[in-house]
Amino acid sequence: MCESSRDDFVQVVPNFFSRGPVQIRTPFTHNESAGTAVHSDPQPAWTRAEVEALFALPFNDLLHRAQSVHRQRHDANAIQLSTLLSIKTGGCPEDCAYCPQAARYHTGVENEPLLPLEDVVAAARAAKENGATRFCMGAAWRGPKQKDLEQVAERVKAVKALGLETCATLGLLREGQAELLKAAGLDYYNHNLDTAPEFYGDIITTREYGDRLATLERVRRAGISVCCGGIVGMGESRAQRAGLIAQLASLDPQPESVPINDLVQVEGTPLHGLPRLDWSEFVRTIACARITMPAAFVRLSAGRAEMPEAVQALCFLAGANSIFYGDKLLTTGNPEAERDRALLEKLGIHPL
Ligand code: SAM
Ligand code: DTB
Ligand code: SF4
Repeated sequence: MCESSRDDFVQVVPNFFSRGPVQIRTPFTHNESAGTAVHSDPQPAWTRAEVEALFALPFNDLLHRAQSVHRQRHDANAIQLSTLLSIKTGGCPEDCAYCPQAARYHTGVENEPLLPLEDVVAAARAAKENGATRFCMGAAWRGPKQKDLEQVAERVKAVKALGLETCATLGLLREGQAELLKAAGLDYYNHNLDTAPEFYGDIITTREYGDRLATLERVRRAGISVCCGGIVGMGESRAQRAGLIAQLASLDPQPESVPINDLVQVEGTPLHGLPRLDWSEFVRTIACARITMPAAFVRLSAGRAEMPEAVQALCFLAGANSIFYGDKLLTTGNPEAERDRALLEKLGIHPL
């Protein structure tokens, strides 16, 4: 992408987190020897053009470079395990075109009110016994009302008391809400940018990109770690995948955790029936996330149920070092825990 269109992009979407206009440092060239030149700036802001250049590398060069970056900051044979639980399911007023929980699509997901505290604690205890270190509670809300938030805070406190890291994904937060979650012991808040700014309107119309950035800023200011990523395979172009990664990488500070989801196509949602993203493009996206956000935990997130083990292994080689672990995501399937344990053992990867 040329410089002038990058400027347009910056004007359209103010980046609330970047330290001013993004600068192109050490231009990255296609014939650079893989793995030799890793940006030395501890927290570079990546331009979309630079990320596009990464995407365009020969696959082996890209993976070598990602693996080299990965090894500078992480144990290459270790992986973090997070277990998800939907604590409030379905009936959501938003129109996210990928989501089986949006009330307006007929997907067969049954609406359920907030799960009782005991059920949440039982699920968290089971997750811990199975080897997860983080427990993530998801709710199908546009955002929590004050009463909802107080009830979630109770659940966060109880999960934290089990010795697990806590994460919540509840939608948009208003002023003061993140502080309440922090006080309850919330370690991470998941709120995704989902896609590139200029594709976002094709996917969601009921809330804006800027609303998401504002929630992320509130989370950050409250001292909660940020879990922020997106979804690929929604019909976006490679340039738009690069745009998503550049946007994530220019959050300042960068997110501690970056979930990369491969769209789970659910019948009844507008995105059902799209051509599947080629596996190599998914692996490239993971590699670009790793290179541009070296300190982050990059999570190979939704989409693993239909992903061959060999592709998952390539994602780990590309720098993914976290997965959702447990038989279910929120409403859709995930590989069985036993199968995941066998895969990790086969690869000599140990859980963190
Ligand atoms: N309602 C809250 C919100 O939207 O922020 C929290 C829950 S929402 C289900 C959390 C994230 O799950 C979404 O931002 C999206 O990135 C991801 N997600 C939802 N449906 C998905 C699907 N079918 N495939 C892949 N990722 C999905
Ligand atoms: C994230 O990035 N992916 C997770 C989690 N954060 C909340 C959700 C995936 C949901 C997949 C569809 C479903 O199971 O409903
Ligand atoms: Fe609602 Fe979240 Fe699904 Fe969007 S992604 S429809 S906000 S539950």
